[in-house]
Amino acid sequence: MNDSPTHPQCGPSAGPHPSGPAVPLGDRPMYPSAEGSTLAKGVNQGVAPVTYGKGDRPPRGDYARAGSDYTCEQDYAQYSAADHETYRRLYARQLQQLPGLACDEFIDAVNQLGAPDHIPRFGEVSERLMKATGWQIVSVPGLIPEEAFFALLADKRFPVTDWIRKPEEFDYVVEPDVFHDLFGHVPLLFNPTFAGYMQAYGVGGLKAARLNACELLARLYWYTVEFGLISTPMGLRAYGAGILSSAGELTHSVKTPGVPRVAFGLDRLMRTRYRIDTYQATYFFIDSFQQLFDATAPDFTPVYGVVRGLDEVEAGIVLPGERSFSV
Ligand code: HBI
Ligand code: FE
Repeated sequence: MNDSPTHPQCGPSAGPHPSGPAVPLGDRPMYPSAEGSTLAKGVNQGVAPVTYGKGDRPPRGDYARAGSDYTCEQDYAQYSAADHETYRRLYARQLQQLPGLACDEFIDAVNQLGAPDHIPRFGEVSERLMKATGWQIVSVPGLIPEEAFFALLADKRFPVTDWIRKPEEFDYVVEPDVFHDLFGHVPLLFNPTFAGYMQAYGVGGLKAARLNACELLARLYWYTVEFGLISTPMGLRAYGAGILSSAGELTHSVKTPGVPRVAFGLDRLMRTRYRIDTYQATYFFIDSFQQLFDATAPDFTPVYGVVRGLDEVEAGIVLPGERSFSV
């Protein structure tokens, strides 16, 4: 399986959101696409965005309660005691793993999510986040089309799915639930440099949609925001949300010997396919969040041109002469 989207342009090229060891999911991604759906241009009309993948089931979530930009109120009443318990158990399992594996910026900010024993009210998290970086989190019913997603990031609003996985999905859930989005993505939005990168990514995404380059840009997101590693004086540490919210991949990505860990390069990431049915076969590491932010400063149009002129690189490969990190 790989990330070749079945929709040519702003078709998704990412597979299911990782919250643990992925399980094979058929050969097509699960991201919704504004392309080829009744929801062209990512404007919510109250029905789940078209997704595709095995069974073509729509993404979970009640899209009827979302507005035209796909945001909705956090339905706090939906959470049962079992839901809060699931959140508490997921949070506790990840928190005890963080030292020595997660980057300091994440560890320093994770307590901003609030009490670890129940799902927080998004408004309370947003109050703290707004003071730190001017961002806020907004509730969405689930995955949303890419253009709607990019527009929210460009507006410093991070979409957080408000449903939580069922207890039987404790180790793996196909789509991002509130734990993946909150625990995985939100702490680093308290870091001004990383938050700046996320907003630049959203702005770039809106441009990419017009350049048929969403697939290339989705790879950048996948190998940084979801599965990125960062080099520190103590060695590599994880900053990617897909790693930080995953019980097994957090240790694997930082400690397993022999796994390719290649130095960040914008065109290299955009050339690199990824698999959706296992832990990542290649990780990319940055030297700093400033490097990531600076990489998104230029207009990507020429980068897309260069990337399209080069062969794609299968995940798991280290090219001759590349700087890689061995653990
Ligand atoms: N929707 N709610 C939500 N959350 C995401 O992380 C998300 C999405 N839609 C599209 C998407 N991510 C990916 O296509 C990114 O690569 C842009
Ligand atoms: Fe995610």
